[in-house]
Amino acid sequence: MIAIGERINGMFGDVKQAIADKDKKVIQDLAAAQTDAGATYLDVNVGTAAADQEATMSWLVETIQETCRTPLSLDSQKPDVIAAGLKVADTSGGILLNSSPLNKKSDEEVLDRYIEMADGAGPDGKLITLTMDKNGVPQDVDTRVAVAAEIVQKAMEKGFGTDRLFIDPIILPINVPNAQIQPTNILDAIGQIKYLADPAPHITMGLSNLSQGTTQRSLINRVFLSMALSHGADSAIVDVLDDKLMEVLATTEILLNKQLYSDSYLKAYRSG
Ligand code: THG
Repeated sequence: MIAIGERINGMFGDVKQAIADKDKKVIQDLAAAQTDAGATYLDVNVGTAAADQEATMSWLVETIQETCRTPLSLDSQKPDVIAAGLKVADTSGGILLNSSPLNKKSDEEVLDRYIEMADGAGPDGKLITLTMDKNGVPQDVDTRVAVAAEIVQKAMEKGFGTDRLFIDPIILPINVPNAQIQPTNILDAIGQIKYLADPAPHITMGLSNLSQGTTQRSLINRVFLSMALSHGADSAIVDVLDDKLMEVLATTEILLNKQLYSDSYLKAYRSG
């Protein structure tokens, strides 16, 4: 699985404070810890508190790259913030641009800009697009799949290989009234989205969204991670520092025959 480490996000109190104080060590330590824990990419999200989101994105990217070579996932729904990160990012080991919708009321062509930026970042420039459009986040399976089909079509029209595209069916918190149908909707959508193109688009999601505000965060996250992988997801934005979650990931990969079983598979996984 392509694990995208979620921790460098201004939504977290320690990161928000580090951004305010320009405290590089907090950010660099999180980059190192997530790399050691097996992150394929490090998500970089300035959060909502930063006054100047573009400057904050550049600072985070430069700060991480001073001490860490793990490829980054630049995460913002504002293309200008992505562009600011991309300007200073080392894309030689690959880069992921994260969180474009299909379109927005204020910007019908927003996905075009994300695709152009991802394509311009070199052959390993990849893109996560949300199944979200100007009407918002779909609540049912069919609309999620229909939006995903439009995303795939747009990528094909622009000559952007579908193997460079990640589609995110958007997980919402389980504790919201009437939202308990959503995890099964997501699983059904994953099962259909992977057949929209050949090569199949990758499928990812912000796993921790699911358990926000609940009392069993890790447990809920790790059970659903296993379910999503078994339905065809091959990536997620996760808390890679959660050892139990990473053990479930490694075990699910064995059970799905994606990794070879040995008695020491957990040890082997932990040592990378
Ligand atoms: N899809 C895509 N990208 C995403 C998301 C998504 N990026 C952001 C987010 N969603 C995924 N990352 C997180 C990061 C943190 C949390 C949830 C998702 C989280 N944070 C604690 C909270 O809100 O309770 C912060 C609390 C603290 O300060 O400790 O849960 O869906 N493509």
